[in-house]
Amino acid sequence: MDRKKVGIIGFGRTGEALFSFLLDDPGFSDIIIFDDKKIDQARLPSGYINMGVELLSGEKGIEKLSRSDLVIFSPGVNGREERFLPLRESGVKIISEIEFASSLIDSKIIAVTGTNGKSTTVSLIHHILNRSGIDSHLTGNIGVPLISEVGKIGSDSIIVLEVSSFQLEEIEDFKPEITMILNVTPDHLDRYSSLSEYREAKLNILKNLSDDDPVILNYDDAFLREKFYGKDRNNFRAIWFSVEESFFEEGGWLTGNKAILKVNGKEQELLLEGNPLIGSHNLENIIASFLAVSLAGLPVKDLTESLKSFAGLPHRMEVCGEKEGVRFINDSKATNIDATLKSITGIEDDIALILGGKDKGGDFSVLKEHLNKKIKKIILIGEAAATIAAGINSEKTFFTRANTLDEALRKGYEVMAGSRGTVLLAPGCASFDMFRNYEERGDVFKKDVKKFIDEG
Ligand code: UMA
Repeated sequence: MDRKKVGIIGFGRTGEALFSFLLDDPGFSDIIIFDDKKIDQARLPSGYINMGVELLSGEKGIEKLSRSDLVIFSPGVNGREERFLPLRESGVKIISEIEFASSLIDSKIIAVTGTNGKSTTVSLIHHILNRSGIDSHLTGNIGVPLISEVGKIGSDSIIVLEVSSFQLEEIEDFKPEITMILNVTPDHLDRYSSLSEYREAKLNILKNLSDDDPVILNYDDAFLREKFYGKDRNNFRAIWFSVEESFFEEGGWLTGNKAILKVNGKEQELLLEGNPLIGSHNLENIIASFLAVSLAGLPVKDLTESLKSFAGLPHRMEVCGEKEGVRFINDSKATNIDATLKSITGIEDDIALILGGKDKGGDFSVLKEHLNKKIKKIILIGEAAATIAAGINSEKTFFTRANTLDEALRKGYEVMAGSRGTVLLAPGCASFDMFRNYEERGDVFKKDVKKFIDEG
């Protein structure tokens, strides 16, 4: 058998899962691992050098990668950086991990992309499928590399895959059975040179579809609507959803407290009673999830019960405490400005908003119209504080600065005390200036809230 030499770029969760898979596969011989950071040898099997494993870094390392048969990029490594140009020009085959892993999978894939709401949506789909006795695998950007699922999947399994724009950059044949795009709004502008480049990466998910392949699309997202609604040249079967409109031939919408689904010519109503998820953006996620499972062939009658029993995800509109009528909500996952806007829209009370972190190039001026209406005060944290204040460009009295989340939530409480408002952590920025990730930021917030409440 022809044994291939393969390069893995990035040795995080994805790289490590790829490595474990390749090590056990007789089809591959030498494995080159490239990472800009020094790799802890304890993460590798002893005697790895004799197994044909090589660790590389720097420019020389990139040069060596071009002698592989195949190079697989981890999502966090930007393959379009100039330093990788010689590698691209060497003619070596370059793919992403989802391209590689999906080529080894026969089961049905439900792939969900979008700027915001992906994780909640895939988790809800997975929850519904599980409750129906289906062997569902929740994987992808949610934190489980697809490659790590390969040996665990049966022919009746369904893969519920959260896909990021990064993962879609290097695909060739990746083709989900059911595709969903929740929304496309500005994000990751620190990685992409323009919004259109980011959009292009997202829309790569449609690349290999044909006329009958269903794509669930959000009519309330201006970009998706303008690009695809009513267009003859779409290379897929568009299934629209909306929380505002209801005129779709095929799709899902709202009527009062009910979701209406119309799929394959059949219209069905579903009561949304007991919905545990806060905010209208979550209604979008719910309808989209219902459409996905209907398209996967599940009877819809049980969906209301499934929704009721869905616990939601941490760090997404998570109510984490209340003191004297003031609620604290942890939406640490709101790492871009559109997500922050959605959190604000989802809350009916007055808000003291904790905003800031590591800037990703978002336009904060869109918050201005909410100032002195719903948002009573913005408490700025982190590196981006000055940029945000300049971007919103409003009176100084709307802003205050805090050095820690503890200080921020206390300042927020002072503003809201007596008015039964909400102190909302929806930072609109990445967390890496102060925390390891958004999860750590949310955990610290929750711990600080608990401590503050316990003080009485
Ligand atoms: N590295 C380099 N050079 C670089 C960048 C990174 O060598 O220029 C190395 C780092 O030193 C590190 C490794 O690459 O050793 C990290 O790889 P990675 O960033 O691809 O991270 P993984 O641990 O493999 O996690 C990735 C996703 N990360 C990113 O896309 C940044 C995880 O999504 C995903 O859960 C995981 O694969 C499993 O599929 C996280 C994420 O932040 C949650 N995603 C972004 C988002 O949701 O906004 C897209």
